[in-house]
Amino acid sequence: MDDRTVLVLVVAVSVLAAAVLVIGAYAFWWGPMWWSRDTSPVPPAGTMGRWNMMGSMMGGMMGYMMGWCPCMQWMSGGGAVPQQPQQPTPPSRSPDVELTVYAGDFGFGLRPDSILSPGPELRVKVGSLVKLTVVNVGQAVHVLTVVRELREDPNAEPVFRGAAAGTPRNPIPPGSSVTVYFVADKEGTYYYVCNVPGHVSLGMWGRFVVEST
Ligand SMILES: [Cu+2]
Repeated sequence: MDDRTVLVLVVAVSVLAAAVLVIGAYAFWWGPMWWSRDTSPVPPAGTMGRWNMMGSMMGGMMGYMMGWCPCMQWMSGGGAVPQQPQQPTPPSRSPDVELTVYAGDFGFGLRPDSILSPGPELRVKVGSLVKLTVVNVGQAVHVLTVVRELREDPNAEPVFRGAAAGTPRNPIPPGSSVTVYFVADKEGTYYYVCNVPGHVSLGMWGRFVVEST
């Protein structure tokens, strides 16, 4: 056999192998549908269906590539990490008051096994640096914001800078806690509320009193 014959044989075998692969794949994936004249892409109820199988395989591969390949992460938005409730860095001086409030379904308490609606009154001295930890012991998501007026408002800004543990868009998941620091710099009677829609009316609020020194 000369070189030319070998080349022709190799090409012929390659073409044959490719054809067998393509026809085989075609017959395997679409053959039964074709033979039964069922060209519907929707598989019969309760069966996996080849289209679904193809879809989940492609989806799985795509998902794997998205998670693995940096270029795909860049394409899909810079590989953003899932948002966690914000945990601000502690201030340099030590807090004057440390409060731990438990949020449950649907109220607040100073102990995990004592969730009240409305929640207990919290009192701090004016000017104190408050370290507030909110622990979600419920099944639902919750937040805690110190606000001026008792009303449900998912966009309510805290009355003291930083006095918001979670937001309705980024709440504290069940079993998690968030710690925030803020200075209670204005005397008066305020409220702490859970501004997840519907939760204030279910009793997720309490008085937050800032007393004179
Ligand atoms: Cu809530």
